[in-house]
Amino acid sequence: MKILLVYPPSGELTMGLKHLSKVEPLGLETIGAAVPDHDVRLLDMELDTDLAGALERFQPDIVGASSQIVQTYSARRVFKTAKEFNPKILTVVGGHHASLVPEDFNDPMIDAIVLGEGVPAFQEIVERHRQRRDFSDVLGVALPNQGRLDFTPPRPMPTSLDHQALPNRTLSADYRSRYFYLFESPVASIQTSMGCTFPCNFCSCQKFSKRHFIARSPELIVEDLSRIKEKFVLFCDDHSFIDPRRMERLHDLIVERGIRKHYFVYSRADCIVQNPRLFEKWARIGVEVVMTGLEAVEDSELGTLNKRSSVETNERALEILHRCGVGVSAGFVVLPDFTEQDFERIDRYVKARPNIVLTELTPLTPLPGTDLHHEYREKLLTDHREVYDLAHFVVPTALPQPELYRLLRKYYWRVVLRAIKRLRLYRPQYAFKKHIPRLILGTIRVALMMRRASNSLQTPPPYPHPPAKKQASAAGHPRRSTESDILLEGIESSLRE
Ligand code: B12
Ligand code: SF4
Repeated sequence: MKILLVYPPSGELTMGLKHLSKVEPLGLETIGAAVPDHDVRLLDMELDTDLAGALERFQPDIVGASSQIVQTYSARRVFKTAKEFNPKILTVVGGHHASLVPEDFNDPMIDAIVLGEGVPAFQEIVERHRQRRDFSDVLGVALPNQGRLDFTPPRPMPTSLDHQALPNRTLSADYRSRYFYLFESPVASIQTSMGCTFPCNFCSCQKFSKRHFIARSPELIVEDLSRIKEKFVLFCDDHSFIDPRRMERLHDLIVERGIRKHYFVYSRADCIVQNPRLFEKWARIGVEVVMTGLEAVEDSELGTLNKRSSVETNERALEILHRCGVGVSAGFVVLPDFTEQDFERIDRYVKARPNIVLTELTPLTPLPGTDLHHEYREKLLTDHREVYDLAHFVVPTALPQPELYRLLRKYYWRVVLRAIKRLRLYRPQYAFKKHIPRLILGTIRVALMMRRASNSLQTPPPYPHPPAKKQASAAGHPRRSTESDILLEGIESSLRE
């Protein structure tokens, strides 16, 4: 059977990281690897928007797409296009947001919604489809049926990820040279585990994994790593270091196999404090930056987020990483009652700690499916999924929104300039990286979008009533392009070619 896997583009209103990085769709490469007896192709619509052409050329029997929240509408448009091209195509959606809020995909253009870790369910769906059987005995799926969703019994959580074949990175061969993560390119990503056992109330990852930690064994990870050609590898886990013994073993295997790469990894601060020697060892084999959610510079704020950590712990983690010569990418939550003094407090904190090389200021975002969303559901300013990008303010704030975005912009530029200085990005080696012009344009685009971000909240969601084609730009994206948008768009598209 012919299977087309599509990574939908994020929405036009979405800002933030999507302008500063393009990374391989590892979820789809994993799904693709699960059906080796079929003819599988991948369309990454972040880089190639010609879905109609791909359908025409490939004539697929099945179209599968992944969905993060900001891709909700574009994923639905992918399925609409597929069904209009050929109503016999089986359409299947999976991924984070589809798992947390399957109701958003209750759409006659979608045949099956896979909930959670998707490999076994997708294999079974493909097999049942080949045999012309229905999916009622496939565990862990939701099936749109005349306006309602029929849920099959839940699939038990896997106890490890070892049942998955290693991702098929050849599917993205045509795109790989264009992937980048901030200032790094070429870049590959790897999943060594899924999930996290902590209860942070804003985090959708722990909801996706139902607070389980599900690991791939070090032997398979090292095998996956040895197949990766790129020198720079992004760990796509929620919390890679939660099981220190596994990471010790992985470290030893990397040394044994003589693999030399550079890594960006995620870890909680308390885990760094509990395992300083482990981080020293990983620093020696190539960890360059640890991404960690410090979230706040006051204990009371950490309590509000149910982070179960402390400012003192954050401090000790920073010291340990500093000693190891590892940079920190620190995430901070911008709470709805923030004033300029709060931004200033975070800025002072970062300024005084030279190994914080990158800072992420994330407006508190109640992602649907999280406890925080439950808490805020009556107060949300919009349901428009494209602005649930961890960069817009979707809850009422103490300061007027335009003022908050002004502050966000002001401190964003400080973050950018500090990163250039602390990572010494002005060194000639960066000038020769071919993605740098795109990164610079992306950086400017984010700042321009922040100027107008408060208007985005006035945009009504295009579903549940899909706008007619002519209305799409009015209903979905009412903002008129400014000259700077058009100019950036033009330069970006020529850089893409
Ligand atoms: C790497 C990463 C990125 C990369 C892009 C990766 C990519 N091309 O997919 C970059 C850095 C660019 C990025 C950007 C953003 N990201 Co991001 N990202 C991640 C991260 C850390 C790992 C994703 C990954 O590769 N996982 C490993 C793969 C194997 O897992 P998977 O994709 O979930 O796939 C499995 C299942 O979901 C399922 N599945 C997935 N697709 C499909 C399709 C079918 C047909 C089927 C059957 C099954 C299936 O099966 C797969 C195997 O089990 C996740 C957090 C996490 N730990 O997952 C956040 C995460 C996905 N990102 C998130 C967000 C919010 C964003 C941004 C909006 C952030 C921003 N501030 O700008 C942007 C938007 C990007 C966009 N789409 O435009 C959220 C999404 C929340 C949600 N509820 O949807 C997450 C969960 C992090 C979080 N904080 O909660 N991101
Ligand atoms: S520690 Fe990180 S991954 Fe785990 S629940 Fe908290 S924010 Fe989510």
